[in-house]
Amino acid sequence: MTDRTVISDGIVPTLCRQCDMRCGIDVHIRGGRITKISGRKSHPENSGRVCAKGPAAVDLVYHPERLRVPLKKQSDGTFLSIGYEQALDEIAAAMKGIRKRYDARAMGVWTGEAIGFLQQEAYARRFVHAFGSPNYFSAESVCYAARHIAYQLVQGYYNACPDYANARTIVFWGANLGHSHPPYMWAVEQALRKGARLIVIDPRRTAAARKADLFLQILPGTDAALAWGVAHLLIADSQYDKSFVANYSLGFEALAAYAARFTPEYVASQTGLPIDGIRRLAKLVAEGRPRVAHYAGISMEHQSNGLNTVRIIAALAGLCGAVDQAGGDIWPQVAPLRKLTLYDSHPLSDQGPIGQQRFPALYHFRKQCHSMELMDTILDNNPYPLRGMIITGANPVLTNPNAGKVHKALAALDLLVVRDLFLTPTAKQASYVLPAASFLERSELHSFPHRQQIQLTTKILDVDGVTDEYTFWRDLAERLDLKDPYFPWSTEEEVNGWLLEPAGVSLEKMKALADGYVYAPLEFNKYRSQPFPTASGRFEFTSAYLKGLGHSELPEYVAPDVKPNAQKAYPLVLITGARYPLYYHSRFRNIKRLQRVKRAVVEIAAPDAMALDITDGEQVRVETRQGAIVLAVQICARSDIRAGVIQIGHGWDEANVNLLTDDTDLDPISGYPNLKLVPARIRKLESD
Ligand SMILES: Nc1nc2c(c(=O)[nH]1)N[C@H]1C(S)=C(S)[C@@H](COP(=O)(O)OP(=O)(O)OC[C@H]3O[C@@H](n4cnc5c(=O)[nH]c(N)nc54)[C@H](O)[C@@H]3O)O[C@H]1N2
Ligand SMILES: Nc1nc2c(c(=O)[nH]1)N[C@H]1C(S)=C(S)[C@@H](COP(=O)(O)OP(=O)(O)OC[C@H]3O[C@@H](n4cnc5c(=O)[nH]c(N)nc54)[C@H](O)[C@@H]3O)O[C@H]1N2
Ligand code: SF4
Ligand SMILES: [Mo]
Repeated sequence: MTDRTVISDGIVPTLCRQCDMRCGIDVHIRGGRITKISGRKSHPENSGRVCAKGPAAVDLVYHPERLRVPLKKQSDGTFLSIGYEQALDEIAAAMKGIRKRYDARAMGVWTGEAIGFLQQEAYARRFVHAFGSPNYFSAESVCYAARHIAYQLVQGYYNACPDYANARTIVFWGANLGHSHPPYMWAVEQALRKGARLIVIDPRRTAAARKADLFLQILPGTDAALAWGVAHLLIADSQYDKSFVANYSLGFEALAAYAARFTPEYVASQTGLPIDGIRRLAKLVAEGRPRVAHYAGISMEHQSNGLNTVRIIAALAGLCGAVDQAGGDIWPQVAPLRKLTLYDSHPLSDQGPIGQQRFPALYHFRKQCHSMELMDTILDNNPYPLRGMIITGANPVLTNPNAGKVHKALAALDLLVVRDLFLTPTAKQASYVLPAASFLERSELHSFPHRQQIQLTTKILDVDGVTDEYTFWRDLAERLDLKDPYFPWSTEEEVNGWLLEPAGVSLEKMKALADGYVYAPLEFNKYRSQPFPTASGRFEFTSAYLKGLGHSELPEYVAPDVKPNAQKAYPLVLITGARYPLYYHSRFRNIKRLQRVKRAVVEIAAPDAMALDITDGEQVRVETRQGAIVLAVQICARSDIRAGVIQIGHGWDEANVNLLTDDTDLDPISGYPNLKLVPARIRKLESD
């Protein structure tokens, strides 16, 4: 192995990009090898702390199973090692063939959570548009965009990180931030030490719930009823910001009229929560005003009424006057960086981006095609053939719903290229697998909107046989005669210089700023002197945009039809994908020091287990209308999970919960799958 570090001995500061928190880290190098990774004390995101995944990056980059040579699938299904140049020549030739036989839109590109959102995603978007196809997909068909669109509709922007450290009341709606966003939880803990109150709304008693002043063990899928109930009490008790509502909002009368039906009694009947718990939540929210921080977690998006659930949560911040406010929601200025995407010059929106017709909001606000439409498009050649895909940094065979269909669709493609560090279940389906660079093997710009800061990461390592994202897209573009017009930069470093031009800070200066550069100081209460960036310029409780698409203008509550015992054949409610602290979706199960959880389990309440006559650790079959998997039972004591609800984590190859999930039960606005509300049953194995 002749991998080379940028210096042979010393410490290099950079960011950890093993999750979107991007903690500041110091990479320790000795004798040309990375020996240790530690938290960087001076970095504002983490002040020296890291989660266990941070230091484990050493094991990731030097992992013995890492891909180091391109692989080509043979006719017998086995892989043959080939050279990089040959792989790219053949991929380019296959793409030209697809374009000639069908047209450019028969090619698509898909990026996953692993490569990040700013620069690496933009290369992929730029490439596919330069090729002439509008078909760019990402994890945003199941994550983040529904929240983004909901907030965008209400207030014109979305910022995932409220000002936790200065909040007085913090509400987690279906989120477990200590596992999923450690630095955010550290900021929450700072606020708790100053006397803030934490409310956790979750069907499971999570690590966050154990720290909470109030834990509301809600029935899955009913959060909108609870949020409406809070709105009702704030309005009925005159505990809302009347000046904000009168001067800066739109649709309050309609909101107040609709909220009236959400009495604590009605909300209790929907959510399964005690009336005094509902009242206490509203009281804590009212007392915290305006320093109230709401966090709508992924579970809000993974419900059939998810986008509207987030809208009513966003509306609560307006009622509390917690918008653009210290201790509340932050309205950041956008980072002054150049754009790599080609939507201005090559919108291609008339080329039938997949999913645009059925779910226009995702394309309108996020310029994303919808992966919930992709598999059927491939399998049915409808509305047009999609015959080739390049996937980078994603593992949809384990992470997209209805894995059986994903497997079939990917197998039906004429060309599937997968770039990854490992031979994942998705990579195994590819015609070509290309070894990808990890975050320590590239230099890229990151933006931290909640601090209005940008930072450049340092390339620490060159790994033999591996190419970074930019080099890959540029080399492929060259073979398609697209390099000069679209990928003219010879290195990623040159791209970084170009991106930075409007920022008023040179590449050299950025390199020297190990903890980033604040492009503008944070300001609050800007809405008093400038319009909200919504269609009306006001904070919108009602949406004319959604009304125009045939939806209700209010974020109405729709009672879920999936409830414990509501469906005879499938009496349990399966929620999926609760985050493991040391795994990240399908990643890190191959890193020994992170292997604290050895197998997938189905979490179940003790009384439900007893009724089914199943014992802790027993292997059972969990069945849904989509399929079945066999895995071990984990009985939860002390009401750690709500009765009638079961939970299975995602990302396991041997017990892939996405074999159980559905890609047709979708939120009508966002098109997001219902990953937290799947009707299910459990069978004992011996009953076969
Ligand atoms: N270690 C680690 N960190 C991660 C990830 C990872 O895989 N591992 N993934 C990252 C990604 S991409 C994302 S999107 C985030 C997600 O981060 P979070 O949004 O914090 O998601 P979870 O940690 O899964 O917590 C979701 C909680 O919602 C609960 N829940 C399920 N259904 C409902 C419901 O209907 N209502 C309510 N109120 N609660 C419900 C679940 O029991 C669970 O405890 O995490 C990110 N961070
Ligand atoms: N049932 C169920 N399914 C879910 C969820 C759920 O809650 N329930 N959550 C969903 C959510 S919120 C999300 S965001 C998705 C995430 O879905 P994916 O984006 O598919 O997530 P990962 O499993 O993290 O896949 C990342 C892949 O990239 C590879 N990789 C790591 N680093 C790099 C790199 O630097 N470059 C490249 N090219 N590759 C790299 C990893 O080895 C891994 O194979 O999963 C979704 N799936
Ligand atoms: S929370 Fe952990 S994985 Fe995420 S950036 Fe920080 S150290 Fe890395
Ligand atoms: Mo996600």
